[in-house]
Amino acid sequence: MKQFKRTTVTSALPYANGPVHIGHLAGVYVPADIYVRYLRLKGEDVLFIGGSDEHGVPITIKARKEGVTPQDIVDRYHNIIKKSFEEFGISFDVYSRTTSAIHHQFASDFFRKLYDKGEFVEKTSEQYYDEEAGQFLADRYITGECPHCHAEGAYGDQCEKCGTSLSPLDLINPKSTITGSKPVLRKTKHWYLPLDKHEEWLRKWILEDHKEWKTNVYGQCKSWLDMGLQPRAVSRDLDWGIPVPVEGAEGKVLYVWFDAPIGYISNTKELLPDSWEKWWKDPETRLVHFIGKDNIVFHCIVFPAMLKAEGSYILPDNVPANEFLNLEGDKISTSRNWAVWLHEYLEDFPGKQDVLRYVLTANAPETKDNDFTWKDFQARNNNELVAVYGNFVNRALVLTQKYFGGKVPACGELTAYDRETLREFADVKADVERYLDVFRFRDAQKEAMNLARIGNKYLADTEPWKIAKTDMERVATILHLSLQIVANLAIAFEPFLPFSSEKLRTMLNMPGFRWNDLGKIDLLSAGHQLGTPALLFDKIDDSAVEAQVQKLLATKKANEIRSYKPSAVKADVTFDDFCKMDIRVATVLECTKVPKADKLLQFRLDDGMGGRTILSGIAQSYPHPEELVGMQVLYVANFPTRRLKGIDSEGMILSAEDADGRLVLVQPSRPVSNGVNVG
Ligand code: B3M
Ligand code: ZN
Repeated sequence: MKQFKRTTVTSALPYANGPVHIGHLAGVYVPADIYVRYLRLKGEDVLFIGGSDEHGVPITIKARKEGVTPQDIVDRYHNIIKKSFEEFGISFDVYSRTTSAIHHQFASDFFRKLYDKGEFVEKTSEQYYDEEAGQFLADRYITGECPHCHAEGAYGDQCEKCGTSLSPLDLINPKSTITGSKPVLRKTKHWYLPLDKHEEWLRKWILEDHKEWKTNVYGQCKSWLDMGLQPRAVSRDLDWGIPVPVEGAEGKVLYVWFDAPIGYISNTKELLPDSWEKWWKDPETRLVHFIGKDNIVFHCIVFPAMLKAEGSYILPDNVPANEFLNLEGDKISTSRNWAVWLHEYLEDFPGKQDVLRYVLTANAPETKDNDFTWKDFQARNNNELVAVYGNFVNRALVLTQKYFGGKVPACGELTAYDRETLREFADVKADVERYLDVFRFRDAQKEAMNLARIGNKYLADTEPWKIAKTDMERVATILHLSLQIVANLAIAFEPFLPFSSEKLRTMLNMPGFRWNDLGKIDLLSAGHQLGTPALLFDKIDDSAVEAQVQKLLATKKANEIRSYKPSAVKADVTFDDFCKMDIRVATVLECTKVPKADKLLQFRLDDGMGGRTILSGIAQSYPHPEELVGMQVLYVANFPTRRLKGIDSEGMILSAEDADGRLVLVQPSRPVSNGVNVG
């Protein structure tokens, strides 16, 4: 394997049009952070680049909906996102944004260089234009009937009903979402990156030289390449973004996927104005992109083609993309609010960043989509972090406190069992590294936890608390060895659980960690004074996870109501038809459940005409019918009498059916005389 001098690690720039959720963390930021922390602990030269992606159409749509500017939107979410990352210990060296002046200049220059080198092709095509708004329409700004399933409201790029990818020209009866008017086709010029011209070297570079890439990444690249690459437009007709720096390109901006990856470079330049180039241009630098699976083509094909076209940059050495994380069996969705938002998690579980980091890594969607459930979250916390790791550490520290005043006791003679335990843990460094080096973070974390299991078992088997009265020398040896394992754990877990490792470092009173110390059994010398022991983790009880499950159920319910589509309007009636209905007002005198009928309520009404009885099938919506007494209702008086359950029902009471199926009685907005007509 090629030796590198330094590593540039990037993680996808999240769109600043919403906060970040557990899917972002699990798919991109926790793995990237684990990797970077690991390299730093090894003493390697590494730079971790992040930032917000602040251009693109969805941001303009959100701004328009809220009646604010796109800048307002990105300012709001950039800050929320940045704070969430800080709170979860994602240890960026720089977290900037693509609306920064440095980035605008940098991306603009980058485009211009490719333009001057003749790396683009210009093409004029017909695109939809809104004459009322006086602008071209991005795909998302056009809706119409889907040509496949004929659903209304399909977008210019996709029908959300049947999932088909569309082009705006496919839509039947297209409409502009800005003015509602019918768009017209107009000619417009754009610049394209001719990926077809790059196909040959891309094929060799990926399919032959990077067989070691994760199979999901390699497979997706192969299928793109096998389909044959097409030129890609790198400009758009839009008023939000970086202006195309070419004469005659007024009103056009760089396509968001052109400028966003350049953000990795401009953010590096922002951090290191004088030395950024070695992180991007020196062949002895290793470039690694952490992303989600929907970004693979941009990072493995488009961005490398841009870098190659520019000519002075290195290409990524690896792109360890993850699949998606689902939540309780459903796809995470911002628009349906089906997510665990990081800022909300921290309100509900303050100080428990590491628990989430642990669970997300244990369940990371490394090779296939995976599911996050609150039950599993609780189980992993209680059965692994608390019962194994926390329990072992706590016992070792508390016993040392109790028997040796918190000073590391001296090691006496080792038994065969001690030696066996030491042999078992001697390989921990190699075991964890083997997986970290190939981006298998779940397995790496499992190996770290295995070390805690070894320690926990060692204490449980040797039971020092039982021999404290008789053999203090043996107790000293057991605790001496246990404390070495504890110190090893603090190091091994640092990339995964940085907050807990820091806590543990203070409790152990260690100056700092070095990865190369892992596996050593002389990390704490006899006589070393430890700090005060405290619990590393605590139990999460049923009520806490139940509350989260209830929150999600409430979201589900709200979504069902929101997605409720009122039934189609019925065929026309004449005024005469309407007048045939004798609708009147009455007051409820009595209301009771009809025995042996789940759904029926029996109403006795004061109808102003001597009273009448009506049965109505709304019992399930009104579990306390007596509460309806005194209320005024509307009923159809000339509905023929029907006999139900042996009772004559003389009319029909009006109710509305809500989206969730609940029936709601309709009543006059002010009291009126019983018997009056409605119409
Ligand atoms: N903002 C897409 C995304 O969040 C995009 C990543 C850009 S990385 C240069 O899926
Ligand atoms: Zn459709």
